[in-house]
Amino acid sequence: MSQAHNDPTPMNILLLGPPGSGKGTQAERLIEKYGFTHLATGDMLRAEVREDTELGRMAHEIMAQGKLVHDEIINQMIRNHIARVVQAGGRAMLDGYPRTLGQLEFLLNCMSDLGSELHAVFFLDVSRETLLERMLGRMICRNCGAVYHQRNKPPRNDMTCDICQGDVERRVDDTKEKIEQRLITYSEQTEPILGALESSGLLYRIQADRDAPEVFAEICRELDRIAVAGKA
Ligand code: B4P
Repeated sequence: MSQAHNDPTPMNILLLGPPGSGKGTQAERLIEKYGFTHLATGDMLRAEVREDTELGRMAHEIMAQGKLVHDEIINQMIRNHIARVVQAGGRAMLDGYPRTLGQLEFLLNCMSDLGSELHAVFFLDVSRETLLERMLGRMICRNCGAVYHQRNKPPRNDMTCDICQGDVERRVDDTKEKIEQRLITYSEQTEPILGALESSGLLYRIQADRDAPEVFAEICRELDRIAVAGKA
């Protein structure tokens, strides 16, 4: 049984995975099917950079080095977004957050303070070789953040976004050297989250080396099963 797009049952999920594992790609599809509100810290930071805010200037340097923006700043940035969605009875989908054990702890406390909880965590498991291929070919819309790939999913009209006609470009942190650094950062700081969630019963490991529609179908199967089992 599929959840209807306008089903009001609360459901809060996380998309976890190494850089380039396809979190943003799956997020776009899940929003359409389940009506999630997309809370992507990477997109929020890139918007700050575009608007040249104080936070954007600071974040730009850190992101360009393949490192993580400090927990305190990220937690503060996302807290109000989460509260707004949960208090309105919506469905939150966190993408790229949490990325450290400190952020995980903050999130769990935040959810509990709001009288809510997490219903599922989807870990997108992808080999290193595929991650490199995906990030080296990735392109994004400068305006709306839609994600493309030069081989797997090119924009229909040259470097113009299919959705908003904005300019499509490479990300500054998608060079070979920066990707290597981001993968190190991921294994040191983000991977421990998997261990912390192992016994929670919330963690779903998704083999995400496959085509995007196959990955999406598996996440949907699990989400529908969770809804039927009444966990959400
Ligand atoms: P993010 O914006 O979160 O980006 P990401 O992890 O690199 O990519 P994602 O997994 O979403 O992959 P995508 O769908 O694009 O982070 C950027 C930076 O922001 C971080 O390095 C950090 O500095 C900072 N930051 C963000 N959150 C933070 C936090 N919580 N704390 C501190 N700092 C934070 O897919 C990649 C490519 O593969 C695309 O081209 C796509 O088209 C293609 N693709 C995807 N799925 C595919 C599939 N199944 N088959 C074939 N191609 C596929």
